[in-house]
Amino acid sequence: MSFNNQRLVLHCDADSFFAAIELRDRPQLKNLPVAVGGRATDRGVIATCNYIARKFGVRSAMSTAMAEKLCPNLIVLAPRFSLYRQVSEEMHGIFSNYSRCIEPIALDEAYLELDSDDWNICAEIAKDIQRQIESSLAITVSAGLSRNKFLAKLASEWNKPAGFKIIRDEDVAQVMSQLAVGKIPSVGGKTKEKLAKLGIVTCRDLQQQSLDFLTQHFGVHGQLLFDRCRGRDLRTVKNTWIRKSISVERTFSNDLVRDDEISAALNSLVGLLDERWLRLKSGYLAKSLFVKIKYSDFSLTTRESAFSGYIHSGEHFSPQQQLQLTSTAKTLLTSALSVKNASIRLLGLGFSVHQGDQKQMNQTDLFM
Ligand code: TTP
Ligand code: MG
Repeated sequence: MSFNNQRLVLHCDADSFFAAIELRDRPQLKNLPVAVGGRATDRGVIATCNYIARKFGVRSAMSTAMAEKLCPNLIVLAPRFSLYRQVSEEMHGIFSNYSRCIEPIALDEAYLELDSDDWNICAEIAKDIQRQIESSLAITVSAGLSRNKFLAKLASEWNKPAGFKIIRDEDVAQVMSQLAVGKIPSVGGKTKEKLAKLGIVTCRDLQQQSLDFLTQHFGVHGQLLFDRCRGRDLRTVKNTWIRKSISVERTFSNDLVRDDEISAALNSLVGLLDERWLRLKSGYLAKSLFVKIKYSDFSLTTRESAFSGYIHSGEHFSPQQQLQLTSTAKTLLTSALSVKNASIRLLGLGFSVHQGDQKQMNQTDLFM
């Protein structure tokens, strides 16, 4: 088989996303069937549920009334969409530390084109992303690594939750031959039924059909069926993720309590931010500095301070900027800790950015 894409594609999808976020705040519910959704009395529907509830047959988009029939002990929690959006932003921020080409598909899902065609290096990147997300967001993601988007998504779904699978070039023929046609994303109930009537149930069955035959029965969709059943997908990862911030963060193995530890952690974050800012391609302008504090109870606080000018990416901070940033960060941190002074699990520091044009780039620098 020949492959057009040289780079490898990673697909990441968080596990029972809304429910996982709710459960991290309620660890006592971890071993119980839990869903997020509307109330049965309001004709609500299930947005998602944990894997325990799935064993009872509970599924997304099912009416809550039906879900409670299938699983009488189901705990249904009301959704908190703004929290999910915030965790999603954080998750995509973590992706952006590993790839410059990211196509977000949903709040909890994205394709990443990796900068290497070395399977082992890419596998390490994938595992690192999984670890990073688990340690800083306390949710898990499943990841799939392969040659194209279709196969990468197939791989990430393979052994959810917290799964990781690689489909290498040499595995494709075997994986595809055993796959049910319904695993091809565009094959819904109707197409599946029509295929079954033609005696086509697996991708191996589909591979026996000519392109002419498939086009005759399925129109333009025929070409897609012809390609996918062989594991082919020429769609590229479209870099549609818009960077709104760049940040660095540290999750501490022991929560921080003392002022001197907090101050030392902040100083080291300024150094890390400098490195990230240098590595980021030029063309980004920092509009403001923010600090992020995650307390040991996972509650999150941020404080932000706008700049009067701009600093631009692709360069080290000047010594003067370094001092100013450290001092601003300390002020922001003190302000946050004056409201809630509890032990700190994670500290983050970053810039809100926008992509600048040359005119803005020539404006006076922030601290000059
Ligand atoms: P999914 O990734 O489809 O589901 P999930 O993350 O809950 O579970 P999985 O482990 O299978 O990936 O969707 C992400 C979130 O989108 C999900 O947590 C809730 C929301 N959602 C709905 O609100 N309604 C829906 O019908 C679906 C499918 C998802
Ligand atoms: Mg998901």
